[in-house]
Amino acid sequence: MHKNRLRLVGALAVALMAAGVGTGVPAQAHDKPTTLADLAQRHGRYYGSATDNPELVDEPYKAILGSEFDMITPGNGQKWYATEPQQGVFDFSKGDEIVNLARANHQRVRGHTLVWHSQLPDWLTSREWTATELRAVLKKHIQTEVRHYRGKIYAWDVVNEAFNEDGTYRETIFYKTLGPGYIADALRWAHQADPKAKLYLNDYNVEAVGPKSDAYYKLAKELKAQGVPLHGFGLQAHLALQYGYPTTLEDNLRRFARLGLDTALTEVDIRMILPADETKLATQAQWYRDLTEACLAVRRCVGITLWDYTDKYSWIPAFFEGQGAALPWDEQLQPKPAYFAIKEALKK
Ligand code: 9MR
Repeated sequence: MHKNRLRLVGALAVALMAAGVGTGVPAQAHDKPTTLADLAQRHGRYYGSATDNPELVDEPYKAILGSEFDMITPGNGQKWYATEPQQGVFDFSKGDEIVNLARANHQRVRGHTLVWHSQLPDWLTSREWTATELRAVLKKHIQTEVRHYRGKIYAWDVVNEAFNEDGTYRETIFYKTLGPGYIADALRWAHQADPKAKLYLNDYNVEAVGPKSDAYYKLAKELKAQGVPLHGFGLQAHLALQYGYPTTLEDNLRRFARLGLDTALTEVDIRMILPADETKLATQAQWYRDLTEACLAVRRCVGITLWDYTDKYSWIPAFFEGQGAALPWDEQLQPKPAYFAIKEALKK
């Protein structure tokens, strides 16, 4: 492992010299370094990153975001609290900033997210709604947002995190008031508003075959049988070294493909208990390699998105005390072993 990495670093140095980096010789156009997006495209896949509005003042960060990836997800800017802060008053400025940046960089966008129990505005959560009222509120929210972005969004995470770990429905405000049919309704409403956008259900802890991914499998099968516009299943893939690699990932992706659905790894990060060391970073690199290979092995796995690309802006340390170092670039925006492992997997 160590020897291989040394060889890699050596190869990288040679490549950088050939590109004129650090030698004062201007790089030729054809020597432009190959990016994750370039390599993914050779397989008909994308490699993406989430980003968030506050980070967009960081120019070195923005340079890598704009060059290395071909798919962007707004980390927060399109969520309900941001887009409809008062009932019927819509504000798309945060989402627009990211969508416009992505378009300027010739990147596509995964929209995130229309229906979720978290990050909802107070006006929605602080009172009781009848089913009729909430249906109207939900329909208006979905259709106003999807219409606003019509033609600019490759895929929407329409419903996010609808199930509990044991495969029962999460008792969200939507489920409790409207029953499980809110999911099919949300998909139909989104489809009316932008018939070309791919519509996804998205969740975490669904990478392996198990009760939670089984619940999605069953639901997806039913929705497809009913002709509901569902096009994809998003597996967030917030992994943690201490819990082990989800070895059934590839089989799981394949069973959803057989239902006629696209799949995508939508929010990938691989956290560890800090401090990071060489061994943990090597294991992390191996996991990034493995999940990239799993996606490439399944025809309908359309792409991979990192939940931001650098440890500088990862959500992990704030949510999991003592954990972090989850992304392929470190806090100084330097690529880690994981970055080179992903590249190797994509070069095969
Ligand atoms: O990255 C998001 C972070 O900035 C927010 O504080 C957090 C609030 O829950 O949401 C994060 O993104 C989540 C995503 O929208 C859905 N899947 C889990 C992600 C991590 O919490």
